[in-house]
Amino acid sequence: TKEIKEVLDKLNIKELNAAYSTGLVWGKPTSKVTKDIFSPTDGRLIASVCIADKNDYEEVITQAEKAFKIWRKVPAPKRGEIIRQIGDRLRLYKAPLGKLVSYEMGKIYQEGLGEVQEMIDICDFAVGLSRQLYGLTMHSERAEHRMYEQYHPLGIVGVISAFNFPVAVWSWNAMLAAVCGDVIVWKPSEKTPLCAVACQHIVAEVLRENNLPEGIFNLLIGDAEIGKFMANDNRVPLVSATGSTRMGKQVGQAVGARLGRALLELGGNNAIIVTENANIEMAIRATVFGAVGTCGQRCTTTRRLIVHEKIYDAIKERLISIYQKLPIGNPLKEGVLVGPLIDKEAVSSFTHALKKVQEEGGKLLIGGQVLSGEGYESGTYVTPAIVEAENHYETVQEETFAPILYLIKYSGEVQNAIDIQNAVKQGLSSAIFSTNLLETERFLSHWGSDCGIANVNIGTSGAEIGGAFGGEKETGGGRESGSDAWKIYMRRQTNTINYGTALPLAQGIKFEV
Ligand code: UN1
Repeated sequence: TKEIKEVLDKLNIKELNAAYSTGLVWGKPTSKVTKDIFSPTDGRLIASVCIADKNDYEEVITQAEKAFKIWRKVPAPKRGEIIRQIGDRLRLYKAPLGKLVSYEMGKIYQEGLGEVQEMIDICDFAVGLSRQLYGLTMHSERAEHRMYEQYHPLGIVGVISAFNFPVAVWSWNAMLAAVCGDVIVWKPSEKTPLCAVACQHIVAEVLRENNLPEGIFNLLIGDAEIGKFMANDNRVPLVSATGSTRMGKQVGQAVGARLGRALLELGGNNAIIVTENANIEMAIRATVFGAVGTCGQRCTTTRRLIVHEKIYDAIKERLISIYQKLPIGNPLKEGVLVGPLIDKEAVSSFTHALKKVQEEGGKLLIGGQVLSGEGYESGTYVTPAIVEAENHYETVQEETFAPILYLIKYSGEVQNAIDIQNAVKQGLSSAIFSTNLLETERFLSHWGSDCGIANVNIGTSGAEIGGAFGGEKETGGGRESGSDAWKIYMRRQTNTINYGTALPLAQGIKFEV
């Protein structure tokens, strides 16, 4: 459509006959394999992209290795200055990039803008960080000795990102890695390559203006093969991968086999606990945003609602009445809150999970239809579902990347709800709604939530970039974004310096020659 053409023009998306980019150069693909990209929004073909092969991969790694030798010598605050410029450029492109995210991925425009805002925020964070890559100093046990530690750049960081956050999750990794002195090779999801092409153009503008070499920020458009190359490649000391637990296990095993570093951010099975002491209206709002926002396709999506029996019926009725009126449709249209699923495969996982959970004894309360007719031609629009279920059902134990909310009842103490919450394989995000301090503190205690994220009177999704983001168990254990997540992008070196004229040995060992 005209509107989307304009967006692509504004983002300078031209080079679609390239399979990779090293920042300044867009490489002609060596293979002739292409992939058509359809929008889940209207089912239309947006563009065809080229798929990188081993030759393209080798070219990118060669350029990245060269660039690393230069980039690591640039002082960290100067690297931060480049990221500041990237952040400023993202501010300029916020509207068109947010729109492209919305159109290619299917999240509503507001969330597309929110995602670009996350990129801007992480740029700001990284700029400050570029002057704060602190190590500790220690007191030596030996006279006239000094000890300290330094963080040095690591090398090439491979970033494998998922379709659901096609730009933000890359930026969390790339902007931190860049101020740390690393160079980045990005393999975006093959479902959302255009968002990646747009980001690569934005970064390239800044690189060009600053006379920086190619190879600092690299892009490879490809399928799982490219991820495999990176996972097995000793020239890539760190692979950061976001996506399914299945993918993460493959990447983690391959990287582990060569003793490289893997930063894994995988599936979640996030729950909100609503106790009898909750502010119910707040809990309802958080649940609806967490369960149907991004059409249930966030790793932090609220998948389970664990409700005290005393307020269970009231919550159930309120949710059903809200779900009846959910505005579902074109995510670019104002007022719409639920866009499409990414593709028809996702639609069949949704319908399959709903069928299976009902076979296990679950009761479908609302939703679960695949929409058709005007406005829904892509076949990817569904009505978000609520299912009364029990936590041990196989379907409830799995992450289905779609808007299904499992309603689970608990009775008695809050500990019973916490135990249900923790009784899954995943450990990403969790939340409690309660105004009772004893309940909320117990939830946060070391025998409380076992997740990487635990919130009080806030839902499971929509984390700020300032905290470390990630989770435990099958979520993979990685931490990205804020706090000290930067440390994984650097190598730590301990230095002991003798400024005396004797050579005492540690531990008082005598060794006279
Ligand atoms: C993801 O779904 O992969 O906390 C990331 C959130 C977002 C990030 C989600 N800030 O929901």
